[in-house]
Amino acid sequence: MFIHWGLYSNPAGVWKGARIKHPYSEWLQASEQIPRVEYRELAALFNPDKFDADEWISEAGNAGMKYFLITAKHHDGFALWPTKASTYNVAEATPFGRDVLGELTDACRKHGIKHGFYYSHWQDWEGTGGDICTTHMENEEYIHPTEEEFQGYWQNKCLVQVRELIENYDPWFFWFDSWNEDSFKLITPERQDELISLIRELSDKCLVNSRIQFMAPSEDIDYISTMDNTFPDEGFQKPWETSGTLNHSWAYHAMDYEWKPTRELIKNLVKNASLGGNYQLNIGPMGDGTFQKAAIKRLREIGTWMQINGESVHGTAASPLGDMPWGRITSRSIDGNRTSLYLHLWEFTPGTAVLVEGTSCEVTEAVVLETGQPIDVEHCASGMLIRIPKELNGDDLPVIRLDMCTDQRADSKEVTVAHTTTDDS
Ligand code: FHN
Repeated sequence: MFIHWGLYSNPAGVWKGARIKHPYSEWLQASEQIPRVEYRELAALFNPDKFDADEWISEAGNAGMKYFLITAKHHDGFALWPTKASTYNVAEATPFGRDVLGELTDACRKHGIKHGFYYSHWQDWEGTGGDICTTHMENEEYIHPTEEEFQGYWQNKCLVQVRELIENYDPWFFWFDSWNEDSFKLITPERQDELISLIRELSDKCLVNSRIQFMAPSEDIDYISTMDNTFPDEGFQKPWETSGTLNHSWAYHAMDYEWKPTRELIKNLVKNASLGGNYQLNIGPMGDGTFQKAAIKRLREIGTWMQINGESVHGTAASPLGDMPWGRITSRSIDGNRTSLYLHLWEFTPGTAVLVEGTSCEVTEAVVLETGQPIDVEHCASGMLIRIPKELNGDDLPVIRLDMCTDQRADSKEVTVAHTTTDDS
């Protein structure tokens, strides 16, 4: 689960009665070129009396999610924890006055979910020397900082806060955010090294994502974050994920009705799993601290599917056989000699057969995960024909598990595609 939450969650994409120009509500300050002093007044409105860390993390766990990421600091520069680097933080500048990150970290530990922090290291609009995107510089308050100003921000805010986040909350990972040429100038190889070295010095477990410098990430990053909502056709050598939205905006936007159907969200998850990757799904909680009904509905529908089919995703590896015209495959090694293939059936006609092309292994068991219904498998010249029972319902996105001997030919292909099974997250 990915969370975008901050001062912008109260205005929720509407400013002075009109929809803001930028489609993402968290871009409010830059979109409307709001003077800094005026934007800071939003801190006085941040009082999410219904915020319950346990509820958020329970929703994540029930949806089958294994790791949790929140905007510790987004581009506006406001911190969701009591940082010593600036008074612009939830404990000192808002009536709420609680340590949001501390409460969420505790809840994650309680529920066995790994927590990490989104930290906007390149853009910071507080006015202490962080950068702003070229596309949002009409107001004279918002100009690129000089190198010296940026270095001041880097030393006195960015590095100090990253250190604090590790020392206070011991996160499993950092999710830094950059995506274009502006960041290329300021997040130099030296600054990347400095930030990564600091993290390595303070933690022996904390992972770093590739968007520390999207255009030229250091060799030393641990995992790849693709561009937003982008689902690749091939895997990567390093562990990887796609972060994606439930509707359009990342943070809560009261006028964003573009909700993706649950079926599409589950297919995105499976698509990535079939290539060895993860899916990090974003929620934008409202200003009062609760999730929108439309978000809860989708999380719970995903959870229902995961309760039945979670074993076909968690801890699996990429398909050794590639995409199939009828759906996707994920795999799990049972032991050196046996493999489970999970057939995710997206397009099929009940009562007919689908072809699993490219393997001829002996199948010891074939069942529908939801019902345990046995499946007939026939070998043919190009692979295996899987007889689809007439009772199977396509709307359920059903999964069939085939237990079989490990196909050496398929296995050798497997090592050429990204193959990421370190643990069950
Ligand atoms: O500008 C941000 C955006 O607000 C959001 O945080 C996303 C999440 O990946 N990252 C940037 C755009 O790519």
